[in-house]
Amino acid sequence: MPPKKEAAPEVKPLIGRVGTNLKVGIVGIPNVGKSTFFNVLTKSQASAENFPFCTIDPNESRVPVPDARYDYLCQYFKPLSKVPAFLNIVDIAGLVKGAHEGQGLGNAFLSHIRAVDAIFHLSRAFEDDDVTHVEGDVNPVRDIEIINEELRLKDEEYLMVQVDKMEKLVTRGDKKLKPEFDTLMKIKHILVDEKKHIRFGDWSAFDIEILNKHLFITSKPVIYLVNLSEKDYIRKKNKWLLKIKDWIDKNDPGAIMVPFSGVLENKLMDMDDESKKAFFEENKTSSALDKIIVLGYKALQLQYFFTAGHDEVKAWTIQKGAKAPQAAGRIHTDFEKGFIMAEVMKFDDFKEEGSEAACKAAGKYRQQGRNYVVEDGDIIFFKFNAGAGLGGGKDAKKK
Ligand SMILES: Nc1nc2c(ncn2[C@@H]2O[C@H](COP(=O)(O)OP(=O)(O)O)[C@@H](O)[C@H]2O)c(=O)[nH]1
Ligand SMILES: [Mg+2]
Repeated sequence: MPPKKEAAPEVKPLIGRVGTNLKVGIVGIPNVGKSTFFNVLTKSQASAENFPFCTIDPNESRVPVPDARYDYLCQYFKPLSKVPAFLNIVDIAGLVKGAHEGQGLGNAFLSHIRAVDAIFHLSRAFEDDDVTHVEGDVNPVRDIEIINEELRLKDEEYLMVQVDKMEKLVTRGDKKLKPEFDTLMKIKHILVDEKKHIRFGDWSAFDIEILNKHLFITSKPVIYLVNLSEKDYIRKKNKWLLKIKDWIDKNDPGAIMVPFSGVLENKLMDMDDESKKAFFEENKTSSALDKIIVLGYKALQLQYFFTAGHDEVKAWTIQKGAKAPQAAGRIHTDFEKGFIMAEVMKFDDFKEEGSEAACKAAGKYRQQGRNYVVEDGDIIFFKFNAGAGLGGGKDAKKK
């Protein structure tokens, strides 16, 4: 008997904006290393290489998503143009206690958080007397709680305005609004009565529709980043790590914690590949950036497919669950309108067989129709009717 397949872990739907141009914001109290981390990401070799458009504005940049499959395809095709997938990252100014009431320009910064789709919650576990700590001493668990409470209070304030508005309409007898009002009351129960973040609620499809209208801060997925000294990062020891992990398990179960060292990443940035390699071997360590970028991208529930040929290797970002015509539409709206079929190779098959021809011979080059749900890492050639909507036209193929 074949082994039983393990049930896939339940993935909560992403609440918020729908789209492929989503962003992760770096959030935390002041002086924990947010901007340093942002600068390292922006200037990391991959970004600096040949993507001059990486910096969108001083606080926002696009960082290539590292992927061994993409690297392999570039090696294989040696294309004229290479375009990886990108993660958009926003550096947000630090929040202090009372931010929701406007402390330290808090309200403006909170609105910046509202405009991102996931959060890197960065806390400081490094000691350095030269770097002022706004709360007096190093205590990342306390700092995380301060931030989370500010975010919750901001959502509460916003929610109560909505509740008041709608309550008036509903009591006046607007029956149509009752279901939406019920959802707001459900949100209030989680956020105000239970003092929890919205992402912990159990939301129906209708609730999510309502939640998506509002862009609450605490409905966004969170990844906890812990900034360590270089020494602690290399030896993988710091007295706070276990405490933070315990706090997360208790208060934000399922959330991911990633230790890194801003100082070390900064230092690595100035080394060439040789010295980096030597440093990693000597210290039995590695950079945490790749992992953080990939996790950020995954938190947004995005994925990509590839188009690959000698002209171009490119990763196209799509939402999980996108079907073939929608994926084609990422390349050009005409591809979606005139969609005929997607010719699909799985990356692993391509690598194993060694070429497109070998994949074809092995029956691993498949023609898929408009109901095909694109999978992460698919290599796709779209066939479409170039004259769709214009009368006539012939088949065209996008490699
Ligand atoms: N010792 C140490 N200092 C750091 C680290 N990261 C940032 N800093 C310093 O802390 C100060 C504040 O850093 P910054 O990135 O601007 O913090 P932000 O306010 O969170 O954006 C600066 O003087 C940095 O040089 C780190 O990992 N270790
Ligand atoms: Mg900063």
